[in-house]
Amino acid sequence: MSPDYTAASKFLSFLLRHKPQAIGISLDPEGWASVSELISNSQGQEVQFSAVLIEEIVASSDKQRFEFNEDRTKIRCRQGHSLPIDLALTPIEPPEYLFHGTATRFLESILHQGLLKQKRHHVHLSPDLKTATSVGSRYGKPVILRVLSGKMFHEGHLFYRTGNGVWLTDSVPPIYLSRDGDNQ
Ligand code: HQG
Repeated sequence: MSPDYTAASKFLSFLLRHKPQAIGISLDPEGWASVSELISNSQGQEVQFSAVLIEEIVASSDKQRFEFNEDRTKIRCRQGHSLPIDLALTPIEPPEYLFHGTATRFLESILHQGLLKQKRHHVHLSPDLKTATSVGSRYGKPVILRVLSGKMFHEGHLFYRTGNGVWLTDSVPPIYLSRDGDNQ
């Protein structure tokens, strides 16, 4: 039977973002796990990783969620952690607008409180409407918010871009948000 890549990828995300201790591995301060430890400690667990399976998961991840270090001895998630790790990203200037896809039922709260990072390290923003729509569809009927990222940056907010093109920032106050399609 061919391996279930989706289940394996979800288990890998869970370990590398939230709970490495579930199989007794640890992450270094920048979120890297040892590939050989991942393989040995996963034997007998719900997914048994091999070097080939890990390579396949990394290569087939639709959102390029994972990355290897240079010599491919370590792996980490590019973003989305709840653990206190530091991805050591360098702040950069964002484009004038970024987008955030969310569920319609969160809209009122977001327009009132702004975008908050909830359980993750950062608020996640998308560079285009298509990506934002797919992110927003995860929780129900999607709605897209336009973020005045250029203005935020010039007013002192820091932005980061991960290796797979996701933009991160600490929070987005309501004054920088509008529903996409409203007056801009
Ligand atoms: C919402 C996936 C009410 C926010 C995606 C979102 C992404 C509020 C939810 C990545 C709020 C948090 C992250 C407020 C924010 N009131 N709701 N004030 N502020 N929210 O999953 O951005 O597949 O933590 O809109 O592709 O949806 O995991 O964040 O709906 O890049 O690799 O609270 O996760 O990537 O949900 O998604 P999440 P997100 P992966």
